[in-house]
Amino acid sequence: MITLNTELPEVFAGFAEARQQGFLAMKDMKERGQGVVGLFCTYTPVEIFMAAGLLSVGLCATSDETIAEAEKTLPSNLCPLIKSSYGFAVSDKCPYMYFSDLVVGETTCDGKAKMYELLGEIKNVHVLQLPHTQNTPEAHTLWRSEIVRLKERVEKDFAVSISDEQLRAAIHRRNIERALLKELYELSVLTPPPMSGLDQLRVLFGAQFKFNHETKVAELRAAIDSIKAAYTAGKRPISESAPRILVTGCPLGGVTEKVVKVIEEAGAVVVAYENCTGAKQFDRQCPESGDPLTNIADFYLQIGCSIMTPNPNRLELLDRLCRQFKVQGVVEMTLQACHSYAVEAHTIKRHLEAQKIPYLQLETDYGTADIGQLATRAGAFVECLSVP
Ligand code: BJ8
Repeated sequence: MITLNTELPEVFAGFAEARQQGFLAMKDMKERGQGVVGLFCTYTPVEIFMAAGLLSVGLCATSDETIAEAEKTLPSNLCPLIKSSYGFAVSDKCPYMYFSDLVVGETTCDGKAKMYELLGEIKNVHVLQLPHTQNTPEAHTLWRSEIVRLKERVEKDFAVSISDEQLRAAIHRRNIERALLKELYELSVLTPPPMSGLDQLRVLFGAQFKFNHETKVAELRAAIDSIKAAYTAGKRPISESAPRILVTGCPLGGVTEKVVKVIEEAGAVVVAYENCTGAKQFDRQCPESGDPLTNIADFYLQIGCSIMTPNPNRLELLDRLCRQFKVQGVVEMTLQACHSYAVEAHTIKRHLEAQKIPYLQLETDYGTADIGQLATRAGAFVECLSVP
């Protein structure tokens, strides 16, 4: 039974440690015959796996531990997320990769798409052919056929059959999770927000490693209620004068928490994440009535990632979040050699500056050598926002 806990550090710690704790939970479930699918991207429709009774887990690595190993095969001037994820696979150091019976990749950026070819030599890999535009009939047709192809691959590899009814039930369950994560991050519309951006990030990131739907829902509900109760009781962990920052760009987690830390150590607070760790994943609900495969295809295709061209949905979400969270400045985190986000950074900067919203781009990798430089740049940015 989950009880209300207004000691917020304990509430957040349960999510901060979720990735580590999930290793053992998954090992237990595997030993009992549970099928597991690993994935890399927000475009991957997890409802297919849920409907088939499978567990799914994110495989994007978040540390530089295996980059040297990866660079024996991959070029060094490649995005660290790709190198690190591949490095964990070839060195067999990621338990989630090890437990994955099927790994689902997708043709988002070129680096990932080509890495999956190499990954396919050591793992059972299926690659979704994602169109790079969203609003043509051809793109919808292609993407729906790719969702069908994935369903058929899952049915074949795991010897199951997936009904429309199971898909609708899976959409419903995933929508509940999305709604709860959105409710949680929307608590930070309050002034001052009831949690730091680092704590918010740890819940958003950690929730993906809670594998039991009912337990995850109960824990998220308890976390939301605990944060609200603490606020009502007068707890104010964040200063009212802290400048309110939205973070956009590449996905965050693990070592890249350093970006949030330098922003918050400079005296600001991160109130919202527009990226795949946050609102890009949880902002919308997948329609539950009608043909489930079409609903899933149409829902996922509208994700506003920089690999889409044009990419209007990112600007729409960004604008809405800036208004809703009363954002005073936007920080974009781009990973080194991520060309789509690096090029789109110019569009984002121009778009925000037209609305007089200050913008800072921080490029980083999975190392820690640049923390001083990041802190200097974040500090100068926050100082400008603090000037009345
Ligand atoms: S939907 S953001 S999870 S692709 S791996 S694009 S950082 S060069 S992660 Fe992503 Fe899906 Fe888009 Fe979201 Fe750049 Fe690196 Fe590529 Fe990356």
